[in-house]
Amino acid sequence: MASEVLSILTADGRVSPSAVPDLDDGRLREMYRLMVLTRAFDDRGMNLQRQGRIGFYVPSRGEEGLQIGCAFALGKDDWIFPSYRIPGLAIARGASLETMLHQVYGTGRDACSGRQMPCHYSLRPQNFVSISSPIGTRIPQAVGAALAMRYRGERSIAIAFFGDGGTSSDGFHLGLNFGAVYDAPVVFFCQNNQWAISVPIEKQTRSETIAIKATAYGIPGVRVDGNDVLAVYAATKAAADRAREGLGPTLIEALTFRMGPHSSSDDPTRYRPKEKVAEWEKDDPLRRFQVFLARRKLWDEEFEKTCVEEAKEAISAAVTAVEKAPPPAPETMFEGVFETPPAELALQRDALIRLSASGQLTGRDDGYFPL
Ligand SMILES: Cc1ncc(C[n+]2csc(CCOP(=O)(O)OP(=O)(O)O)c2C)c(N)n1
Ligand SMILES: [Mg+2]
Repeated sequence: MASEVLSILTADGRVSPSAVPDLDDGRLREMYRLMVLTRAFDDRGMNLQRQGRIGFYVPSRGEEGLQIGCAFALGKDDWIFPSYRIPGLAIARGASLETMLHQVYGTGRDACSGRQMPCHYSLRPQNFVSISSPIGTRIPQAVGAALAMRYRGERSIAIAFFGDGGTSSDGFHLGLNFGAVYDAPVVFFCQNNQWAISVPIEKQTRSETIAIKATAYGIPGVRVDGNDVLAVYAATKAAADRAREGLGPTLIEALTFRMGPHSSSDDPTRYRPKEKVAEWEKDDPLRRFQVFLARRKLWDEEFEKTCVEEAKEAISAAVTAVEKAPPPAPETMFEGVFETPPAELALQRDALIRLSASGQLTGRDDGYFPL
């Protein structure tokens, strides 16, 4: 039903055992460890930006549960069409912290040679497609990839991540319609974090819920508690299984809250009441999972300390390594578009190489980012 909210973890950690997904103790602890790592990575990302060491960062604070729940529900060969707010999903799929930070810093070791916006990761080994900034565009991209996989007889599915704001895009409507009509093996995952920069959900749509929009396209729409890692796991697994069986797409609306700013470039206290934030802060996805794990004797202070310290150490080591990496060579800006560049571009490239070699090329490097 499009109005019920699937939820497994209660605030006090008392859960009916039959509702708990089939995940062994080791996997449950690993989920928690990755949620802690995601939060630590985001905290460090924001600090690096405030220190002027990177130009821009997009935090996902408050949305760790949905990222790790999804990561455990998906297969290694499935394809992710990501939002910029799921670094934890990339890390949980095996992306190294260094690879992630090379992207954020835009070093010469970044897969896109520093030409993408920071936090717009491109991770080929993780089937994590380069993030499209124009919101909503990744929805039809995922449908196309899903249809291509079915055409090739593969068992993989595609999943598109987008926000509540993304549901107002043309990509949302054409993606859901096209995916539904062709029973594409795709999952549409909406991170309903209540805000699209400064626009609250009440101003985004007149629909009662986001999930209900699925009805118009003839596909199931489910609402899930996005701060409940186990409920997200269960909902995503069910939708992915359904897509894999050839039964078509599902729209998942995960209810969560953007606890931080939209990005390092805005100040949410200018447009968002403090009380709303305080209300959601009580529902921290980490704390909720922690209470559940503690009841099962899978969490204690010692485990917490290990998770936090290991995360901090790993991130610091990655920052140190990445800060030693040189920026991309200037002439890489000419790569990746033309196999053989037109004569005019080749001339400009050669002139740039000469200028660079002569040491006359000076670049602005004050961490300024125009957003
Ligand atoms: C087509 C398009 N319009 C506007 C923007 C500028 N923009 C970037 S993020 C954003 C808000 C997106 O909100 P939402 O979809 O709810 O995702 P969230 O940032 O909350 O995770 C906007 C308007 C954009 N990137 N693309
Ligand atoms: Mg949003």
